[in-house]
Amino acid sequence: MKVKIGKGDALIVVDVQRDFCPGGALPVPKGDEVVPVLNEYIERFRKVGAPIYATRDWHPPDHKSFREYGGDWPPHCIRGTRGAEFHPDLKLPDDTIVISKATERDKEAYSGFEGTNLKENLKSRGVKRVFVGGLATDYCVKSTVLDALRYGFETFLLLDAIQGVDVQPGDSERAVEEMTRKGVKRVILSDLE
Ligand code: VGL
Ligand code: ZN
Repeated sequence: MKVKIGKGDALIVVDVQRDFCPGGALPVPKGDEVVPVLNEYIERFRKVGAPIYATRDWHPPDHKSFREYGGDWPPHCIRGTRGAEFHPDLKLPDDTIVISKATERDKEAYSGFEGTNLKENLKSRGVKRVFVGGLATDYCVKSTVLDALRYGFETFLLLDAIQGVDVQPGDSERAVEEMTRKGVKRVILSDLE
C-alpha cells in the first residue's frame, strides 16, 4: 500500500514514556524498539509540514488505575516524574502538540481522545487522516485508534512502530485484528511515498 503524506495528515505518537519502556514501572517488553522507527516517521511528517501529536499518560499519584487504589497496574507515569517523561531518544520537534491524558484521579483514559481536546485540535487544523504508533498496542494504541475511527478520521496503524503488553499471550495480535476489522489501515514505513 503506497501512501503519500501531506496536508490533512497528522502523526499521533502514543505514550512513548520511560515507564512503558524496559527499566520503567510498567514496561512493555520491547517498548523501546518503537523509538528509532517513530523517529523516522516524525522526520517524514515534519518534512511535509504535517502536525505531530504526542500523547502521554499523566496520572496523579493516587490514580484509580494503580493497584493500591483498586486498579490493575503498578503506579506509573505519575505527572511530573522521571518515569512520565518521553523516552529520551524520541526526537519530538519543539512544536509537537502534547496531549496529557488520564489526569484525573477517578477516571481512567486509555484513549488519547478521552477527556482531552485532541479531536477539536485535529479538526481545527483540518486533519482528515491520522497515523498512529507507540505504546501499548493492546491498550492505549488500540483505544486511540478505535476513537479516531469513531470520530471519522481515516486511520492508519503504524505496524512497525507499536509494541504491546500482552498480559495474556496474543492480546496484541487480537488488538490489531479488532482495529483492522473496524477499519484501520495497516502501514509500515516503506509504504510512505
Ligand atoms: C497504558 C496501561 C496503563 C498504555 C496506560 O499507555 O497503553 N497501559 N496505562
Ligand atoms: Zn496509565
